[in-house]
Amino acid sequence: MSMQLPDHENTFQHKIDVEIKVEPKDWMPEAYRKTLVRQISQHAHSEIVGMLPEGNWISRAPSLKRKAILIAKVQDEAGHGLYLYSACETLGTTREETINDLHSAKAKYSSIFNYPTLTWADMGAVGWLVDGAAILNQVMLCRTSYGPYARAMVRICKEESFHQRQGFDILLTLSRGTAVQKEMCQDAINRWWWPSLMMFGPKDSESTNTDQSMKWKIKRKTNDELRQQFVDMCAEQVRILNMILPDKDLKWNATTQHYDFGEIEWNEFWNVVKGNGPCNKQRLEARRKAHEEGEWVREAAAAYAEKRKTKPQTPKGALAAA
Ligand code: BYC
Repeated sequence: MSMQLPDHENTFQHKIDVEIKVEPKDWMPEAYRKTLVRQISQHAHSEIVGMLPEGNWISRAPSLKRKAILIAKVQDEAGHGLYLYSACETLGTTREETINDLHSAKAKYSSIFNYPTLTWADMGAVGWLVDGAAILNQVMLCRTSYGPYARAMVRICKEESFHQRQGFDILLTLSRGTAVQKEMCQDAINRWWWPSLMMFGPKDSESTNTDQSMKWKIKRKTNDELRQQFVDMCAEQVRILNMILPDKDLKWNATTQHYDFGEIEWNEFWNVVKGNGPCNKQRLEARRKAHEEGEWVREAAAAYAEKRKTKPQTPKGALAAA
């Protein structure tokens, strides 16, 4: 049975079908707006919470160069969070609401950031696998139908590819090192492989949002399509490291022209999503604490902005003329 859509919904869907971007002031179905707020805010929270497991290694990076690179990477994640919170605000939400939803555990963030980073090799595995998974997902989102989200993604993807390479470089160095370093490298890959596959979300058959999000072109590829692309990519790259992916069922399938892979522990995934992963409590506590301790910074910034409103500004070009 085909359902008749009201005229403005037809016009909206037509716009999506002919690849015209939806902009903040355009009419949009309430459910489209809500889906975007849910996804973009979850994405923003992931960037900010994602700073925690890596920030944990800044003071322990093995050299000044590695420390500088890691600081730059963690700073980039903060920037990504800001672009995304701003994109979310164009949909009529406030920053305060969005952040409160994270702190009250109402909003989700990526399951991956609830796992601990135990050794320096984890910085490599996070960069290679977690950022690698994030890029595949985000390259697709550069073509998402909502203009502000798509534009934020273009810039994020450029930075993200640097992140992935820095991770791979850490693992490559370890993989060419001593026996202990090689062992650290394999151990980190073993621990991060399966949680990285979970980042793409539940199987398509279990995914509640995919069908509608594909129709609206918010998503351009399904969870399973992206996951398969990721497995195919990593199964090749891991050879350069002389390491293995911890999956006995991983093998090339000449018929499908893809790698087959083993069954994901979906119970573990849902358990982490529901708040019971190894680090969920710790992550939320760290975010709440940072928010409380940053109160004075927000107050000072607001007072400064207020003061600038009343104070006469230096005329434009005054500096150039001087
Ligand atoms: N973790 O219907 P589905 C990064 C939820 S990378 C937690 O398939 P959808 C970074 C989902 O929200 C990570 N929850 O959902 C990298 C839904 O529940 P609700 C962030 C998950 O939205 C390195 C339910 O499960 N990237 O930021 O169509 C360093 C059913 O799922 C997860 C993004 O957020 C998960 N892994 O598809 C620093 C990308 N997966 O909300 C930072 C943008 C699913 O209905 N997001 N759920 O209660 C997306 O592309 C999509 O939201 C997803 C899920 C592919 C993740």
